[in-house]
Amino acid sequence: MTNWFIETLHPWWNQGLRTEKFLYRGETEHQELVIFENAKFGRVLALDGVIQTTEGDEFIYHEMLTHVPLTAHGNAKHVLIIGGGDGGMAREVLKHPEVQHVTMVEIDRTVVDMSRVYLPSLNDGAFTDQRLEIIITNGANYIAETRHQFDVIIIDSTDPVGPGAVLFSEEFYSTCSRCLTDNGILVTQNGVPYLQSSLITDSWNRLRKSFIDVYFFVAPIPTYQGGFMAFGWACNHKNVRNAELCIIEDRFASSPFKTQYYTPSIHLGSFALPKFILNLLQ
Ligand code: AG3
Repeated sequence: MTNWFIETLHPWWNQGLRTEKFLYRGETEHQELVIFENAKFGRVLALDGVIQTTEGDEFIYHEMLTHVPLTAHGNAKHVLIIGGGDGGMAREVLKHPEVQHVTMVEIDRTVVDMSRVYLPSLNDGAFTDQRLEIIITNGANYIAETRHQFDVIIIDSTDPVGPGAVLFSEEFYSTCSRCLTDNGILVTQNGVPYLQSSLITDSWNRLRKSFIDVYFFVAPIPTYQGGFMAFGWACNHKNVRNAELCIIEDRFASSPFKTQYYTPSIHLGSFALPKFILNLLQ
């Protein structure tokens, strides 16, 4: 018998992935965690019925939420990841030799532990890198209390339902703004605009209360169905986003790593927003 994992994130459109076998199924302290195998996407991690990452297409999401802000910044030494329990974000950040310290604040210890066991290619050694500090706590509380300042803050969240909802609030964004260094950049997982249009409008308005420059960039990630996913960009300097192609190319050319999705042209091109997304910025 064929088994299907049916994702039920949207009221009018489900997505089914064939399940070859289940590796883990359980209730953590915070949510329901499922890890299964699919013949096309490899191992898949879902939280509360929503696909978070797959071995097959995770590179697009993780490269875009790391190399865009880190290359734009040019010298990020201290990076904060909120969420990111599977380790994919930490892996990409740590490829940058200028990064001295990464703080990863994940609410759910079980996500980290089970990803370590069943999704080793996601962290790919990052979990044993001396520069990584993993803190298990609520990200919103952490940022409200920390005295540290970061050059880049990456919000690797779920959708705004359940424990991840506060990571989309006005108050959370304003505390992030306070924890950024002068040229610091905040980037966020901002949903799939075609299906989650109010998320763009809400984040646009909430981020603009605390940041001088707010915009979005996009990439298509197959298992986040519905077309482009949007990522939020927030910074207190206008010119950081508008770096010239030759500068981004120079920085990337001197990076010691290879990518599968990110290129300097993709970096700049990802800020070219289709009109239906621009129409949501109001
Ligand atoms: N978290 C983002 C999952 C978003 C799913 N949303 C959607 N399909 N609209 C990914 C965590 C990976 N580190």
